[in-house]
Amino acid sequence: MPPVLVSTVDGVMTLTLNRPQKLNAFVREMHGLLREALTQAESDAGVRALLLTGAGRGFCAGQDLAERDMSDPNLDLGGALEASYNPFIRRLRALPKPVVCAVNGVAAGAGANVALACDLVLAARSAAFIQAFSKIALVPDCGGTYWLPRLAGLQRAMGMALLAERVPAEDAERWGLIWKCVDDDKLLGEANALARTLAAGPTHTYGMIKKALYASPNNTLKQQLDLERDLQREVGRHGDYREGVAAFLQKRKPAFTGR
Ligand code: LHQ
Repeated sequence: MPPVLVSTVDGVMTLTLNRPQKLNAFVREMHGLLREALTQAESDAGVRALLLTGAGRGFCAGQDLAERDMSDPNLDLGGALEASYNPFIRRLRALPKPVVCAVNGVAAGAGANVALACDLVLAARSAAFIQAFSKIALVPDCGGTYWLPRLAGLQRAMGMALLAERVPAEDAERWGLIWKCVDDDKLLGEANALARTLAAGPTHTYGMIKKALYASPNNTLKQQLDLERDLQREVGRHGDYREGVAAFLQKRKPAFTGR
């Protein structure tokens, strides 16, 4: 079985991290498969939303710690980030389609921060987020130092990063790290339903919403108002806006095409 499973149904491309015996810890082959899948998601108009989850009892335990040759005098973890993790994070954030993450179990290290890179994160009640890095004397990566303070505030970010403790899904929801915590047996059903709802929505506009919200923390109000003006101008000329208004006036469900 490949270490990442990819399937597309009803406009939703599901990526399942699939090394359950190692809690889906990342190995090189997985990065290659994720790259290919994202390339397809970017170019294929039939893919209108992405769903990322893990097989088995874990979501992802981060980098596979057995993969690196620790005796290599030229060991360059920064190089590893730049070659695989960082482009993946950037592409997830820039993808003009919604990305839902279903955190089915523990999400540790890079696994936690890949989850937090997704647009909407659902987690099973039994799942937990662990900024495991400092336990092995590393700093949080994959965007952790960017989103933790922005999502949860500096103090909680600092606590998570320094102490590397388990943050249960319910706390993660309360802290604003994730969208929702759901009962374990409901997770996949809810995540699928959410992804399908988004896939049937105005995907072009969703891309613009991502752009606006992800730019927001670094913008002034003036810059953000200008950005909203420009994006609204663009979506106002799009077929989905016409369809949305027509459907409202005709009291029917809109049929968005993203074109
Ligand atoms: C694993 C792993 C793992 C290998 C569980 N590797 N086998 C680093 C370097 C380079 C560039 C990019 O960035 C990074 C960032 C990182 O991601 S560094 C952080 C890496 N991750 C961790 O430090 C987490 C390590 N894992 C754990 O602390 C625990 O496994 C957690 C708390 C996640 C889960 O604990 P348990 O539920 O008790 O499960 P377990 O420890 O028994 O794990 C199950 C199996 O999975 C076990 O294998 P085995 O053959 O003995 O049954 C573990 O060895 C294996 N595993 N994480 N990262």
